Amino acid sequence: MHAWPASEVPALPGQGRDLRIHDTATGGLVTLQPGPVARIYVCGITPYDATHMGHAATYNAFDLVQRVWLDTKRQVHYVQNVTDVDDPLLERAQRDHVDWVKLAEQETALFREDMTALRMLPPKHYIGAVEAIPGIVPLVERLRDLGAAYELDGDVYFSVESDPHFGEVSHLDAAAMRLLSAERGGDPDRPGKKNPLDPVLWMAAREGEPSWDGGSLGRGRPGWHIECVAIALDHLGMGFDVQGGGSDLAFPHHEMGASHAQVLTGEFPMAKAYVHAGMVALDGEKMSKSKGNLVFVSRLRRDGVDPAAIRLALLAHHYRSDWEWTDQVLQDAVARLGRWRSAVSRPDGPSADALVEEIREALAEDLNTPAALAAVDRWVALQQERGGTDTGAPGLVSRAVDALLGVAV
Ligand code: 5CA
Ligand code: ZN
Repeated sequence: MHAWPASEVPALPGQGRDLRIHDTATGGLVTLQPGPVARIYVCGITPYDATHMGHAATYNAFDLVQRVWLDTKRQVHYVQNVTDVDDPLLERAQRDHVDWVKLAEQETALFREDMTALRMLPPKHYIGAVEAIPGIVPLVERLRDLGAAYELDGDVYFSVESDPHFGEVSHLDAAAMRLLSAERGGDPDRPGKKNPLDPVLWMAAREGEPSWDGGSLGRGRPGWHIECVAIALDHLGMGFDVQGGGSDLAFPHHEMGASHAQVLTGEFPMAKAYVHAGMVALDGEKMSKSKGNLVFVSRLRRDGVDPAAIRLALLAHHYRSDWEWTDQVLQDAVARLGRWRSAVSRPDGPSADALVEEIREALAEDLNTPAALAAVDRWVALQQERGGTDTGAPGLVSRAVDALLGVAV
């Protein structure tokens, strides 16, 4: 699948910093020291509706991870999937009497436009679950051959007990896992499973649903977690630097994915850090396609909102906090963008060398974007109040804000 065009990332003077970031598995900050090529997998959308501010906030966080790495002169090997076949997509297509393939294509196209407008760096490999199926089948067969998977009425399940490290991503107790499994695509109450938490790896073909040749598994379609694992292992291998997504993916999705990969390869861990973004809410509830309480990026763009202001609205919140989208959040961002633009449009200004270091420092410490914005605000205020004589400063600020925060001023 093709991704979207990359916006240019200006090179900055001086030295970038290594990223310290919160890892859900260890519950604390870890300093990542990738090799010359940093490897990151970020879970992509299930394309049955347009990109909302919650999605945008999550992708913004992982875009920043890459920008910090690029600033250290590393290359970034970024992989993202599209869950282009899954229950919620098929259900929506049926509800709206549309073809599920068309729905997925349409919403994925809109996602690409939104990502481009927001200056999110594209993945190097953008892979649909459907195109990954030929690679998924042998993995499920291997899990079965290893005794880590079993059959139930034609469906194939993963046995969570086959991974001694199961539970080490999200650290939840059994009751919480069971609850979340039921809420997030699992079927803990299905009779006959070895462990209620066991997730499906391969679903036998069902009447009226799409299915693919599964070799010795029979016709069917893959389970959710194994899709991401197949794509990650194929394009990144084990021990990659960051597995990313919103906090609602920590369990079961990332927990199960890690277990699948660890059992398949006999290596541990799948990722050096499991990084999770907080949830964006609207009117007091998590923004979600299933609830329908959504503010769409594409809608704001159609209404004439500058994508740079949308990005600033996201950056005003720490990626790990849960926060609420309001009109005020957007108005503040529009006002801030105006101040920044006017400050960098002057021919000179106060020196910005220290500012670049402050932005670097803030981002390197668990992507502290509110601190980074505050640092730019201080330079902007100084520019407005006293100005300065450094003719390189406005250009440097503009390049730094672009390179490190993805905001075009
Ligand atoms: N296709 C799967 C991942 S393989 C999926 O979760 N798709 S999604 O479309 O539901 O979500 C895409 C990403 O946006 C996920 O990382 C998810 O955690 C994140 N996300 C969804 N809702 C919100 C929200 N309200 N706030 C922040 N992030 C969110
Ligand atoms: Zn995923």
